[in-house]
Amino acid sequence: DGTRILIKGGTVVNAHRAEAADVYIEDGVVLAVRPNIPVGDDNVRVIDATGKYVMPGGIDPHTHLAMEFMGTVTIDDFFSGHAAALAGGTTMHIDFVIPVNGNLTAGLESYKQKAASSAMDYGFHMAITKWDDEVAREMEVMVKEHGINSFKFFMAYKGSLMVTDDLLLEGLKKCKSLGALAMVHAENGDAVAEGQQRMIDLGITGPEGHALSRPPILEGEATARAIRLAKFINTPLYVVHVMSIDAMEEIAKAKREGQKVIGEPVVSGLVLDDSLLWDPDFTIASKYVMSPPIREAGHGKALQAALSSGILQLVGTDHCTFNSTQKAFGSDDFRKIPNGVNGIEERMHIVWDSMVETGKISVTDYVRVTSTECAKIFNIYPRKGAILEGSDADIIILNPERRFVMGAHAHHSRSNTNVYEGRKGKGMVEVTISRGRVVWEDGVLNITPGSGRYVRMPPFGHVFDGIEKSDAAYRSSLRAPVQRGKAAA
Ligand code: DUC
Ligand code: ZN
Ligand code: ZN
Ligand code: ZN
Repeated sequence: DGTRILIKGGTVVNAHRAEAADVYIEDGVVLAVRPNIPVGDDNVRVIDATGKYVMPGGIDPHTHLAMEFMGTVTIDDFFSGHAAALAGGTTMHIDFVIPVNGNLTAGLESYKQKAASSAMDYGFHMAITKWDDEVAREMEVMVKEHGINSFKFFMAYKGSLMVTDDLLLEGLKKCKSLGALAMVHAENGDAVAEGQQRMIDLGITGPEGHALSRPPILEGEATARAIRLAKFINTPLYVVHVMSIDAMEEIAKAKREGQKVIGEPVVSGLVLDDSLLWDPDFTIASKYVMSPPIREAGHGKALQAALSSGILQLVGTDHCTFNSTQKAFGSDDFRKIPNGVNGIEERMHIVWDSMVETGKISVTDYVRVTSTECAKIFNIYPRKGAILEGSDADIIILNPERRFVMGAHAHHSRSNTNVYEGRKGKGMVEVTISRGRVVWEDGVLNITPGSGRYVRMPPFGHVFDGIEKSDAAYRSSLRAPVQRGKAAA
């Protein structure tokens, strides 16, 4: 739209390097990144970033906006969710299309409608909830025509979204042939149903029953199973919302053995613990109900360490918000509390404050885990996830000295609650630029419904590097079959 911006005097951070440089933007694209770019003429808006970090906008790999779920609909749609994201320094997200009665095309149509109000760029993953030839054919159409390169399989939510092992195997094979990444929600759904009944039989009906009914071993089991099935098919696997040490250790082991497994922790799992589910106030306790559950103290620190060491690769949110009225659907039975927490607005600040400010990761690693890694995995780098010549101008300016207090009073989500209520920290996103437009500045949002763009994600990204070779190695490693011809006469 002709807007020209020059960001001067900041530290420009990419995942591979931090440097003192200016950034020149025109028509939504980064045109130059180097020190001392001259101002030129009066039509260039100059933003002073002295003492601040200039970084790629966050990319949240895991959200649920306007999702029909557990008898209701998440309260943040593609407008309020985007408002929240942009105010928190996230300029793109990837949402999960849920098929309509198992139909992928109908699911995509409905999500396109939902996304008509978008105010920032977005992409789609797609869930697979049933299996037949039609689904297999539609998966191909999604990849080849609609720019979807990832499919999610829910190993939990028995009776609705859950897939069985035979479906998961079919799905893994199909993903591999299409160059699409298979993703799993890893919890053993049959065992969760058993665990829930156990709690009800014990008379435990409150939110704490949610945590008790689906312990870490059920996440560890499903994670291990998915990893082994992906190994058997020899295709990459992405494990969403890794919430426990149990699951993380399975990923660590597979990675040590050279398997292509990507682990995604979410903000709630990194910094919260399950004591909150025991709060005597139902409104408070119920807002922490998500699946897999927020774990006992200790898991979060271990997940943070795994993120620092590279066992886990990128941070999502699973932003899936319900207000207190919706959460109250489960006031007499935790099984009816809609599962989900907020995070799309808080992610960038919490990861900065809890990991960079404390010295657990560097500023370049911060950019990697909040943005670049996601762009690389889903094959949209360096258009997204970088500040390089030619990249989309999705940029944030973060002031490391400014302090924040989080909570429903200040957030942009439509929910009346916030799981980070009262949380304080340091490091604030002061400016967000979305494709060359300043959309967040001085605490004010300036966004337009319908201005977001759908980002198509091509198949066969980096995660597929080496798969063909290892397939060939596997075939040649097989002991020669026996030739059982007719016995010689
Ligand atoms: N977990 C949640 O908490 N909400 C959405 C879906 C999921 O798997
Ligand atoms: Zn999930
Ligand atoms: Zn999710
Ligand atoms: Zn490659």
